[in-house]
Amino acid sequence: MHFSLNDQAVNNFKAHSTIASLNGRDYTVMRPGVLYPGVWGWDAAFYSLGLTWSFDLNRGLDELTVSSLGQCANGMIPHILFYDAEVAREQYYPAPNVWENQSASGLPVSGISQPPVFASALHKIREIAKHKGDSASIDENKERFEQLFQVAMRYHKWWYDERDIDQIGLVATVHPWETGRDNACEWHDALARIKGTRDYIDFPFDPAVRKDIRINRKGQSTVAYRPSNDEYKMFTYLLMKFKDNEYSLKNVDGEYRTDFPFMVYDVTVNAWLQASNLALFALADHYGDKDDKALIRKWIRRTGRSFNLLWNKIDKTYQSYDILIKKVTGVSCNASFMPLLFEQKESRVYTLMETLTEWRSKYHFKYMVPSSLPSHLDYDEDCYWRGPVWTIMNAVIAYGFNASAKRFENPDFATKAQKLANEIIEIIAQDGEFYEYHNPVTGEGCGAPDFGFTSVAYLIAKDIVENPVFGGLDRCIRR
Ligand code: 2M8
Repeated sequence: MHFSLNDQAVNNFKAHSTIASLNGRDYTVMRPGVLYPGVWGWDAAFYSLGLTWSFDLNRGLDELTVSSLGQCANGMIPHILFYDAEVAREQYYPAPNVWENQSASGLPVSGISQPPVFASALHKIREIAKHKGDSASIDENKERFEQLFQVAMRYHKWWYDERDIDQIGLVATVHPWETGRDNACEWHDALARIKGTRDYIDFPFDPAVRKDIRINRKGQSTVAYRPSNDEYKMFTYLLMKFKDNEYSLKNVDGEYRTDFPFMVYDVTVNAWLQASNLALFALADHYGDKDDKALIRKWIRRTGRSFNLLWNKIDKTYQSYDILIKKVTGVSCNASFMPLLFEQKESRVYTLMETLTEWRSKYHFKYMVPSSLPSHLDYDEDCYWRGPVWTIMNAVIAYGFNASAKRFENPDFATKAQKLANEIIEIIAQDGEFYEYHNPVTGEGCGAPDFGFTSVAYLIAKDIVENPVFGGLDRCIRR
């Protein structure tokens, strides 16, 4: 079973590879799935892992290079780089004609970002190449690594300059799309406040502009799987509001605006920022200098000190923080476990592990980790980020437990990582296809088939299963 799924994952990468002409050169890039004609920020970063595993380091570096072409003059790596504006206009909403934004080199891009996985991916593909015994490629690509390292430095500077609005090391997110978890239940209260305003009620939106509702391979309409028209009105409203301020959280005097209607410290964005800070620190040994290291160290300290603000001790998980009402959202989900990537307290890793166990027995999920809990009024086991399992998130959580196992020399965490990784393989094997997300109760695949994220999730799971942290769990030693 492993072998055939592995072949399918590789085939998915091939099937979704397309040639993009950018700045007078042809690049091979991955398209996330049928619905998405562009390069998405965190998708591309994850693909670079899958491509390095399945092909070689060059292919992984290419994917990050393409993503870096979307970098804007201010340093932001956009959530979408459109490599063909016309195709995007036919197949996707909102296309470049709505965003009207450009990268530093003039390519059409969106005006917001996504979880900063970029530097973590750059570090990881180097590790994968090393693991594959391909040190020669690492040496040959020194210049590319140096360039991409600087891209990542500029990107992190942008987060801290543009979005660290309280100067505490946590960065604000201004659009649900920026969190990567578009219609997550976590945004319910913040968006409900906006829905009551006259400005929003009067905002015109015609749902006919949407291109994402289709008939899928199973002959079903995807309407139940995708965000609703009301949500698309909200997505568009927030896009336009931000565009009105030239996609900046600062006013003309360079001061942070405090009146933007949606501002959260998203747990996914901030967890990846910190994980990527740590990756940058490691990469700086090879590709940076002492000034880079000093700056990264400052970021790590600042973000690390404030992360506790996102901990909800009653729910025993991390949650996003609603900046406008100065509270955590009170909503737990799969993103609640992202900080495992760098968690410094062993007791907290245990607590997170227990929380997962409690959820499984309380809600009778066949598969963990749901993107929302049934206790939330918006929970919907088939709908996008409102309940389904996203195997890519599970893969990150499994990585987080593996990293914690290593950090604390704790075999319990390694066992948990194995369990989650095996479940990723199982859930994909259930219908033998790489669906975008899965129903947590039945395990049924939903959304786009042959999905890129899911193919990477499979390879991460396989990596964890084949290379357990302690090189064989039975041999690991308790402290
Ligand atoms: C989904 O989001 C896009 C908007 O960015 C969409 O639905 O059109 C999300 O799952 C997001 O996390 C992902 O990066 C993107 C492309 O796979 O699709």
